[in-house]
Amino acid sequence: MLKALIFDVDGTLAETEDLHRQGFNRAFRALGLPWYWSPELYAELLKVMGGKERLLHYIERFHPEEAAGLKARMPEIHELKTRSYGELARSGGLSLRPGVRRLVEEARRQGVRLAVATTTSRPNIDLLLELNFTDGAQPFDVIAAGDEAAQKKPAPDIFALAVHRLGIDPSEAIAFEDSAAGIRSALAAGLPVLATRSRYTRTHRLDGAFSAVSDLGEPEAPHHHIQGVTWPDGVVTLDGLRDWHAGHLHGAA
Ligand code: XBP
Ligand code: MG
Repeated sequence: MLKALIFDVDGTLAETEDLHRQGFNRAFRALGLPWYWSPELYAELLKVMGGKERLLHYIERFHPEEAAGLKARMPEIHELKTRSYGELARSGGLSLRPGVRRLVEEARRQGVRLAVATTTSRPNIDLLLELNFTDGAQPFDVIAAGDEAAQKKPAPDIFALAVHRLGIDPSEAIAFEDSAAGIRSALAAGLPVLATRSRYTRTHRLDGAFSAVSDLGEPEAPHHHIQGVTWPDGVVTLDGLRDWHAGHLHGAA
């Protein structure tokens, strides 16, 4: 039986990655670091999950000669980046991707539990939920985030933590992801994955996802199907997920 939906955050719940990129650039500027992450460079750097890990990768790859000194400044840089991200999100608004609110509300109405499993830092999720569930009742029963996982995606840790906190078996849930590393992480945790490609994962292979679509779709705005299982009228509904899951569980899918 389908007991829970587990969502990735960046690129899945909302198109946040370019705000992260802008947050990094604001922090570099404020700290007098002559660095600028273009969208093209950021797409490349996104192969490293985790902002702190991404920053370390950038320093070691592009500024190896200054790595020792710069590494000591990483906490300061990342803290300022997270603050900058928050300012950008508050000023520009951070809306949910198509179909996310609809599916979350369907799940709540029908008693299917909701969780988040993300590489991003906890303040970033709290802000996304504050900005989008203004009635204060954010819908997620479980939030597993950032440094709570010893190893970040594509390691399974963060999805395994969400499953553990839900108190269910992975076979009783479906994961939603936007990136190749995220799909690998969820699969490694024993979860079937539905992929909704995002702006920064246009070139990612979404192999392993049982279905890949442009987004979850809305009746008035059906999604574009990419690969795998298809959805009537271009909309991923809870009923459709339940039907797929029942067949999958009994090996018919
Ligand atoms: C995406 C990430 C995060 C963000 C930046 O996480 O890899 O690191 O890019 O956020 P997910 P932080 O897709 O798993 O939500 O700087 O807080 O890591
Ligand atoms: Mg993501």
